Amino acid sequence: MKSNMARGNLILIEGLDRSGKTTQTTRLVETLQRKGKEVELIKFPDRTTPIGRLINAYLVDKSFQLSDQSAHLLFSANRWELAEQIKQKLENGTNIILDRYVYSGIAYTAAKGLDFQWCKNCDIGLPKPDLIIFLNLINNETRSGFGDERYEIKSFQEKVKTQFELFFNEQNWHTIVVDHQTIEQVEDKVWKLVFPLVDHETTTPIDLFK
Ligand code: FDM
Ligand code: MG
Repeated sequence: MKSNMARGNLILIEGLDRSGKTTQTTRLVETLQRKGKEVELIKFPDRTTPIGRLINAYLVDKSFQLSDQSAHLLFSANRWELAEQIKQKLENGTNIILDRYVYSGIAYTAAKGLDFQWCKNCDIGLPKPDLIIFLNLINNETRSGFGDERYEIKSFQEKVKTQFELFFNEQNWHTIVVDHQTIEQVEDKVWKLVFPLVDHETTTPIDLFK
């Protein structure tokens, strides 16, 4: 990238299962497209790659045996296999909206009792989001419709939440409470965070996760 050239923004929406990430990332992409911005949605895990297919098997089939460490490394590898593509797209001016990323990776594994720093290590060096929006579901009871994939269990989600909370003071991190909010109310709050970023040209180099 030429140093004076604007790049795309890397915008991440994180949250527990059923917090509305998929709805909000989809709407954000549509809004940006309407405004004539180059934008692409990337969802992690990306279940379409060979590593992603293994992850999918692990998630849907609870009899699929994998150590917690191996599962963790697969999720991280799934991000690394797209890292170069993400960087290139950003440098070419495309905004990238992420549905889950390193923070899900760390929170879900650390919730199993693995060392937090160990969980972070394999993601160090990945492109760091310019903006992280955590859709905060305070009370799990307010959402119905858990599926039956691995992890979609209320008691486990609470443990994951505790781990996510360790990131609440992270740079670029914003939290939106979603309980009793309509899709449009949350969408509005997301847009208020995203707008300042996409409204001016981002020329700072892409930061790296550390
Ligand atoms: N998940 C997701 C992880 O455990 N680690 C990760 O690195 C990522 C990206 O996978 F339970 C978990 C979170 C969730 C499951 O995610 C599948 P989706 O968003 O429900 O597809
Ligand atoms: Mg899910």
